[in-house]
This record gives sequence, C-alpha cells and structure tokens, in this order.
Amino acid sequence: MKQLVQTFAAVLLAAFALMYLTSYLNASQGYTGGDTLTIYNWGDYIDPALIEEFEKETGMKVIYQTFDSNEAMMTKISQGGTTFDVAIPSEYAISKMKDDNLLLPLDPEKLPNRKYIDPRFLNLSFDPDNRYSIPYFWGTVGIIYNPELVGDLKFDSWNDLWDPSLRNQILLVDGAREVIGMGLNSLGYSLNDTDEGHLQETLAKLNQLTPNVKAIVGDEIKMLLANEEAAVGVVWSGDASEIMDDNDKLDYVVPEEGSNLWFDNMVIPKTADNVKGAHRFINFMLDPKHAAQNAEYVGYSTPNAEALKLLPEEISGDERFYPSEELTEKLEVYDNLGKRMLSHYNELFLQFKMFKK
Ligand code: SPD
Repeated sequence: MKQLVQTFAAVLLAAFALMYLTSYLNASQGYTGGDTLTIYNWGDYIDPALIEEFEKETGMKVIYQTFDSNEAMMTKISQGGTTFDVAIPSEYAISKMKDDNLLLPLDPEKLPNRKYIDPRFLNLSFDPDNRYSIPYFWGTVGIIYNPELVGDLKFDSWNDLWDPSLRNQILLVDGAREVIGMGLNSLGYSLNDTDEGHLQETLAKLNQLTPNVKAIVGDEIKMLLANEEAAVGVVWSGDASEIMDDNDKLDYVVPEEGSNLWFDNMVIPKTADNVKGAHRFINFMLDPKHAAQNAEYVGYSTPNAEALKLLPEEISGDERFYPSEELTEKLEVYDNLGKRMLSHYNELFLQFKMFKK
C-alpha cells in the first residue's frame, strides 16, 4: 500500500512539473491559451497603460512581442511555430499575407466599434471591405530637420539630402521600402518602380548619399534627433511628431516630388489561438477613448474619426500629421510587389548598407 501511495505521489509530482514546464515554454514562445492573448506589434507603438486596462477589463493575460519591419514580422508568422493572436502589419504586407493565406477573416459582428473609423481609411485597395484588417494608425514618410543646423535648406525636395553641407548629419529609418522609395522619388520615379535600370540607378544615387548618412537606425532615431545628435532624419510622420514633442525647434516636411502614404492595420494571423480574445482586443483599441489615448501617447495619426474629436486641437489640427485628403492623394501607397521583387528591394537595401560601412 505504502509503495502504491509513493508511486501515486511521484506520478502527481511529475504531472505538475510537466504542466509547469509546458506553460513556461508556451509563454516564452508566444503560444496562447483561452485566457492569454499574444500581440505582435511594431516597437513603441502602444500605450502600455492600455494593455493593463485591457487585462483588467477582460481578465486575459497579454503577451506582447515587437518587430521592427514588415519583412521580419512576415517571416516569423509564415515560419509558424509561434502563435500570434493579433498583429499590426502595413498595407503591402497585408496584401502579401492574404495572398500567402496567413490571415483569418474578421467577424464584423464582434467589432461594433469599427463604426468610429473614418470611411476614408476603409475599403482600401489592399483589403477591400476590410475583410481581414482594421485601421490602427496611418501617416507619411518625410524629413525632420533642425532649421538652426541646416542653413537655407527647406527640404521641399528629396534632393536637398544630397547637399554637401549635410556631411554626417542624416539619420535614416531602417526600412528597405522607405530608403529605396526615397531614392526612387528623388529621381522622379514611383516608389513602386520595378524597372531594373531604375533600381540600379537608385542604388547608385543612394550610395552617393553615404557621406551625409550618419546612421541607419530603428526606434532610437527619435532619441538621437530629439537630442540634436544629427540635424536631419528621414522618418515616419508619427516618429517626427513624437520627436517634436521633445524638441520643438524641429520641423517636418513631405518633399514635393512625392512620398509614401502608409496604413498600419490590425489583423488576426491564421495561427491565432484566441480568436475571440483577438476580436475583443481589436474592438477595445477601436473604442474612441482608447484610440485617442493611444494616438496621444505614441504620436501617430489615428484613423478613428471619434477619437480625433477627443484630441487637443494642436494635435488634430496639425496638417503636417493630419494632412488633408487633397494632399494625401498626391502620395503613393506601397504596392505588394510580390515575393521576388520584395526580396530584391531588401537585397538592394542591404547593398546600400554594406556600401555605407
Ligand atoms: N515605432 C513604430 C513604427 C511604426 C511604423 N509603421 C510604419 C510602417 C510604414 N510602412
């Protein structure tokens, strides 16, 4: 009998140890169960207080992971093995993820707060009817600069970046589409150009920019520019707005040759485990109060019409970050160029980075 009790106790102990190990491994690898929700977002792209509020309101535990490019995010999701319940890709990535069958359709019944989104940001070509995606933030790519450090340059042209007076003064956002796109625009080409001659010409022109490029950086670009460690940056508009909050000497401009208009949207990847929780989170973020709080915290532009009304006029009325439809119509949205061409853009960007070293 004693031996039976001992065996039973040992089995029980082993079962508990296994349960503990499984839940530890699941959490560390992003696997989720019914009461956990794994979110995969860009770095610095949410007010952490909203995550806490969501957890309190729903009793769910949020596992939050970040990426720094659409390419890295798509690779991770397509490899499988890690479960993400909500992700926040940009438009061309959404189109590619749809093609690659990596997304689940959204259930509109579970997203009543979708009604607050400005119709201008719905039914866009990368996801007609918003079957798979709901707007999160939007913006442009442009130039932030310190007028005290750049002489007469106004950066109404991308070509101003090549001015010899800017030696070692420019920080570039670490994004293949952004840097190649800026090079293409500076030559008068579309930022979706796939002509090999134009792309090689762009690479050669970007290589000529290297004496002016101090560094190609991720989210730390904000701190470096706010601290005036460089005079100029090529950045996403929301980052510019956040930098200018810390240093109001700086200004942001979208050059006249054109630039990128982008949209980051919430999606539910195919590998989601907690689809109900994912809808709950998306609907929570669409609540105007939460969307306004988030926009104010991260500095990016909200597509939520009701949230916009809750923001201070100095934010919502700033045309640099809330440009009119008339202005945005002149900008280009990145197309899904297909797997081969997207890899080619990445290769060219890598060659530019190697040339810079
Ligand atoms: N730090 C958050 C950055 C998010 C920027 N998303 C812009 C994507 C443009 N393709």
